[in-house]
Amino acid sequence: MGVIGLDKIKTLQRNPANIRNLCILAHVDHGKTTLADCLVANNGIISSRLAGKLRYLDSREDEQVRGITMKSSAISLHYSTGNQEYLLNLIDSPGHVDFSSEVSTAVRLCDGAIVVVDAVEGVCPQTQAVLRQAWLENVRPVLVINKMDRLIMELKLTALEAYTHLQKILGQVNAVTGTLFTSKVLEERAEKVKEEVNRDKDPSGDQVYDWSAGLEDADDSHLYFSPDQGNVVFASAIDGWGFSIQHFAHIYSQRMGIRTEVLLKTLWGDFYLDTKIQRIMKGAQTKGKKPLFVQLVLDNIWSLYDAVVTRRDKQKVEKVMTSLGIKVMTRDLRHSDPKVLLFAICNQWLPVSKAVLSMVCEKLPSPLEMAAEKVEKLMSVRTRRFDSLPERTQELKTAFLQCSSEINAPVIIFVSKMFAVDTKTLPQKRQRPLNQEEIAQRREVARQRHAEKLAAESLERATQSGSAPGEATMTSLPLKPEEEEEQKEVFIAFARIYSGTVKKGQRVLVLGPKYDPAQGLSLLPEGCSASDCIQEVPHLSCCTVENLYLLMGRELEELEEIPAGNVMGIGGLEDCVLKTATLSASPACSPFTPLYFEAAPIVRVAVEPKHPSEMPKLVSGMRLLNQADPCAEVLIQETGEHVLVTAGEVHLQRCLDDLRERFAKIEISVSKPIIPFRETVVRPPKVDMVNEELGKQQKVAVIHQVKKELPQGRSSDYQHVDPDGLVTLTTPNRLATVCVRAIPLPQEVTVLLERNSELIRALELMNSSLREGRAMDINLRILEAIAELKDHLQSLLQERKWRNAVERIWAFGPRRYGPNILLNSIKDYSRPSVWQCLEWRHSNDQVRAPASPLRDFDNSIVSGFQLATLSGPMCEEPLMGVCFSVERWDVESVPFSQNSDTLKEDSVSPEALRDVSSHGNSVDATTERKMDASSVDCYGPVSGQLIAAMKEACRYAFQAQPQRLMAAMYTCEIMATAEVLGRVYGVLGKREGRVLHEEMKEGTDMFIITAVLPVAESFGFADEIRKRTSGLASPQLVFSHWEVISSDPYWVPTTEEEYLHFGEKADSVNQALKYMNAVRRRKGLFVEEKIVEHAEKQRTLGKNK
Ligand SMILES: Nc1nc2c(ncn2[C@@H]2O[C@H](COP(=O)(O)OP(=O)(O)OP(=O)(O)O)[C@@H](O)[C@H]2O)c(=O)[nH]1
Ligand SMILES: [Mg+2]
Repeated sequence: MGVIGLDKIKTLQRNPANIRNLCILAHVDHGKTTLADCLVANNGIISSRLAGKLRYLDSREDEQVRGITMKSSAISLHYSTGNQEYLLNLIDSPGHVDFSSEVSTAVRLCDGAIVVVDAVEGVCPQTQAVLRQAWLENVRPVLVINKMDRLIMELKLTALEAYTHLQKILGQVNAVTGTLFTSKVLEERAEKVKEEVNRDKDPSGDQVYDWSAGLEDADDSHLYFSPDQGNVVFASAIDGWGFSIQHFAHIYSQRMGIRTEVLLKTLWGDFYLDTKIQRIMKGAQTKGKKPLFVQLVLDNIWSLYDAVVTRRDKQKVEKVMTSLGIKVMTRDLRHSDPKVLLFAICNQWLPVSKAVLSMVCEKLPSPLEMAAEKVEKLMSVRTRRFDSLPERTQELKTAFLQCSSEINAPVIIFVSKMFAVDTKTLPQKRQRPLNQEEIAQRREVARQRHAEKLAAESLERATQSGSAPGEATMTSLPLKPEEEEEQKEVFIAFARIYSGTVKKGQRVLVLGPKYDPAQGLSLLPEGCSASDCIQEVPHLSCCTVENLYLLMGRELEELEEIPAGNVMGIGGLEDCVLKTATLSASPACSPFTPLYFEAAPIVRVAVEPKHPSEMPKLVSGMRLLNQADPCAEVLIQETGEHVLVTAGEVHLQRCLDDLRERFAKIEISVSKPIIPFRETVVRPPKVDMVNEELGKQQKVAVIHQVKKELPQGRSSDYQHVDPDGLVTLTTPNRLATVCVRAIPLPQEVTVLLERNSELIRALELMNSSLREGRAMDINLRILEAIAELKDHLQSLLQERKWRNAVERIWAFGPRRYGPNILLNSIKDYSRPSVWQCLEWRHSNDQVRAPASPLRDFDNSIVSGFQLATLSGPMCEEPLMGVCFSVERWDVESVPFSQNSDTLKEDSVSPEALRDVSSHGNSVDATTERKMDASSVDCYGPVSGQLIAAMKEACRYAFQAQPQRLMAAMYTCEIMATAEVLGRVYGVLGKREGRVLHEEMKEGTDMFIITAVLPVAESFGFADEIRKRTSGLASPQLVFSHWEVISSDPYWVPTTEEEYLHFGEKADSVNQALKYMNAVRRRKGLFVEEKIVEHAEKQRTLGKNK
């Protein structure tokens, strides 16, 4: 527990003005955990000698072994300065991109953040990501430029060079902040303009667009990092020193007699000291003078390093120590490693913990200063605006802002993740020192036992002649079986309380993410509490807070109650909270917005137990793993496989280790990573692989192939493929015919659809509720976004063949929101468009299109399309970027019993279901069918057949076009020195990677390479790069986009030259074919390949044979 007791912390918890909830954020390996160590050591929890070496907050074994943080963990620290005492709830977060979800869980609970940047590497991809995350959650950051020692010892920069370098780094960090700020202002501005336009819809009024966009008046100076603002600390966590310019300003103002305020403004910047007139002047750079920062600050540090580490000049060291008034222990002075002495001196001279902690207390907001904007953001889920929430919900905003822990303040808690701990580490199970009374009690018991034992022995001696020892002996020695307590995991919620005081044993409501406070308030009686029956309200449940904990890194301390404004652990929620939850005592509270995750999980593997009998253990283990990790997903595929989806290779490894050692405790076997692909069609290529002009013949060949693949036994009059790719298919009972063509969507459209999938899903939801006539609360903002999407689509689909296409969109797929389009190109068939919700405001009746007989089967066509897009013909992977245009569709009249199941929307009489198109041959089909009415029965309902026919038609139409596979791509940024650059390129090339650009990092000899790489080739990539470059380059892979693989998997050489180039089957070089076959093999589909082509004995043919 360190030097401060639990009681002290309890009192501090009651004073929110002096609480700071903060997290440490940075790119991987920039020194977060090392810095946290220094802060922890300041509290006496670990020895200051071990600070930076222990990495106390990396409590897992694999974290220590690998040297990276994997889980965010919290610790409460005490800091006192002047007459103020502060409680700091500090959360250390991981920097590796695979664990960025842990960062999200940490940032959500905080008001402030320490952003750490490596002084050599500067701003890296994850630095940008965490700054963005902090921005999105309205968390105020302060900056620590760490590893300053590397500038001296590794880069061997002079103090002046280091100053220029630091300026550049500050510039980079501020550039990121600037971009975030500008985009926010522009967004707000756009919204305002829209509102104004909506308000005064005066057509005659001339609109003058104001191009200033509000950027000029927006004050953003407080957002930027600048040493003179006091929000930057320069540090070397490993050597234990750090300072802000305030520290030096105070020292020099006393020494030089210059006012502190003046020094504060001039210590950082283009100022110098004119020694003659003893004044600070501007323009150090132009006059070739040393800036103040170099002269007064950096030079001192540089000369200390020079004396202690480089020259080991004992006399000079002693001189410095006496001038600074520092005393070190003799053993440090004599230590063979000069770094030990350096640490001892620096830690006293410029203690990093003091610099960082005082900056934190001064610059970061307390829970009382929470911005109203942040509260509104937290409380309004995406589809709703804060002002559309019920009044009682809006009133809770004041509770957030007041952060009151009074009895009548409503309890509001957010759980950002669940984490598993071993039961043994719980404070209840821990052995604690006994107090006097207990010791006396135990002594008494022991004395009694001893007396009984003696009595029994004497009794035994007395009755030695063989009589039974008697019952008494038996009862007096109760052999208690040692309680074999199984090692078990319990879940603790990582949470923060925003209002009220939570007590042990209290009942609270658990609000699910879909809970609607308006609905809850209307269903529940006025003034009901969490202990009442709340069963009838959807997405609302109730639970008891069983335990409350103070999070102390590796340890937990039990508490009876926790007041508002604190970060804490809650026990006993594992049955009602999966990963995140909002807990409240009031049903008026709305659930918090979901966490914002930077990286989506993409690496999937199938797992199974080594021994099949252990399946139940695996299932329960996977369930626990799912709960314990904010980002891992666990699912069971249709094939029955148990699949684990993780964010990357390192994350996967950690999840598997957890599964093996903690949650399932069984041997498991893991499949190779399942790599996702997408299938698409492209425009027919003009030239083939060997740059030969392509004629018509290839297309014909493709169609030929389609025909060949048709299942046996189906006569070709059921289906027909035109040379230009139009597929006509008739259902087996000949009642319905569809004509479909597949067209590749322009790439920008696919990207747009992919990016807006959530919006399309909302669109579908609205449409379905409109169709069913359900009343729903439509958010105007979403409607606007949909209208914008529509306009955007329209602007992208300008070509002649896409004329009017946007209006004719029938559905999106797969799953109704995927990046494929079903287009209605049927001449006489009109149906409500997918954009019907946009017109909903104007007229309620318009949405109903004139009843048409085809409308009854509308759903079947959509379902067929959904099925076709869910798994394509190449390797049963989902389609992407394909438009299926239905050009003709006939349904003929059927007996009532056949289609009664399809009459869902309008009750149309069976007679109405007749052919609507005037197509000739359908008449023949009808007569034919009538002749053989009994044979119809064997085919089942028309709607079902239509689904199958539509699906097949789409598949054939797809195959009639040039098909391509799409691969998921990672982007990565690799930092490497010039010597290893060649090897990095080598590895990238071998793995089909492509370098996008390469630049030199200013002021260092490092190159930054940005490259893309297929996910399929990425396994072991990071390791290989690290090995080949002896650990100098270490890439981080982030999913970026889908890319079409240019080679055609079905390509076969036809000319003599091509045979020579590619061999007879061209399968040795065909990357797409390789991927496709790998997927087919995994799925147990037929793979066309021959292992032995010509089974002849190899021999040398002589001339005479
Ligand atoms: N030279 C130097 N090395 C440092 C300094 N601070 C940390 N390191 C080293 O940098 C490495 C990474 O430090 P960590 O504290 O684990 O970094 P981290 O940011 O917590 O890393 P993740 O949690 O994995 O993202 C360790 O080997 C530290 O010894 C410093 O000030 N100077
Ligand atoms: Mg760490």
